[in-house]
Amino acid sequence: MESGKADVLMLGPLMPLVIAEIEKNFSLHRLWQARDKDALIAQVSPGLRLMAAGGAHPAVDADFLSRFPKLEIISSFGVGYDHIDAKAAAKRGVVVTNTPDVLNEEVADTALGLLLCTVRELPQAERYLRAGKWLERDYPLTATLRDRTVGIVGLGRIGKAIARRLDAFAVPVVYFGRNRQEGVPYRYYADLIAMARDVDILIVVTPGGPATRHLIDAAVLEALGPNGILINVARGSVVDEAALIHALREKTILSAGLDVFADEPRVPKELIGMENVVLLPHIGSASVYTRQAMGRLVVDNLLSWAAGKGPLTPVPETPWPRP
Ligand code: 8YV
Repeated sequence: MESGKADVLMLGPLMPLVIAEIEKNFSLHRLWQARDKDALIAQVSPGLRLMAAGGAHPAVDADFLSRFPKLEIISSFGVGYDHIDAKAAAKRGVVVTNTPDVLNEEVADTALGLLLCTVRELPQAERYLRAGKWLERDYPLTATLRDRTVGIVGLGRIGKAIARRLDAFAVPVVYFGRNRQEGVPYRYYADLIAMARDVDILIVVTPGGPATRHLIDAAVLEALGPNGILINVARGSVVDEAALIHALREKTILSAGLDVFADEPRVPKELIGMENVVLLPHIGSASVYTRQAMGRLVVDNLLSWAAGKGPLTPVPETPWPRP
């Protein structure tokens, strides 16, 4: 601890705003920059209460957590926290916070943009113009959003923001999730294959982690059918990427729009080589405005905790308020 400020161990590189604000209020230790990470952990762990996570760093699992006996809170950047074993943290009484809500509208905007790009081939048409091909002939006619139904996989806060946009587009929405939700005007499917059979677009916006790993597999893609379009703004782990590549290659589905991948930032060359897919570098929430709001929340959770006021946005697994 330096000059009476509490220590914060930051695991991966967070945005400059977060680093600056944490440095202002705490004594910051940057694990990802340490030449000897074990030595830094050994140095700070005996009294460490506060941690900041998110960005690129190894998974925070039970083993890692056991090295920090006094840890109280992990403030994580992003609404998704599949890089942290929140149940293992809960068992140790460690609170985990994420950055929900402040990114809902941004990710929904991106999802709709990606959907339109994929259905109407907007990036391909743009490339066509730039290549001078319009001078030779018009761009071929494309698929349409008209006459389609969208199945949302995971109707959480972001899923609902996507559904609201689709309402304005006059595109019918149905959803799949663990539970039927009260007061939701969309048809519920308890069976994902049944929903995939009934719709021609799936928008995946469910949390990542072991519970949803490869939820979208060969059988779901087959049920989606040859007119089918898969949009994924959730986590790459939710889709069986090999099955998706196979389905696209064999034209079992029509196309895909992907913002997330199994092994980011590495994207399979098979996907990069395909013309009928739209690929984005995980930019769902990546505007200056929204990333600042997310960053602010990472800092505010730590400040609130350090001031004895508890966490602002604890994840559901977290024991808060304390039982
Ligand atoms: C971030 C995200 O890109 O919020 C999330 O879950 O996927 C994104 O906003 C990611 O968390 C960066 O680490």
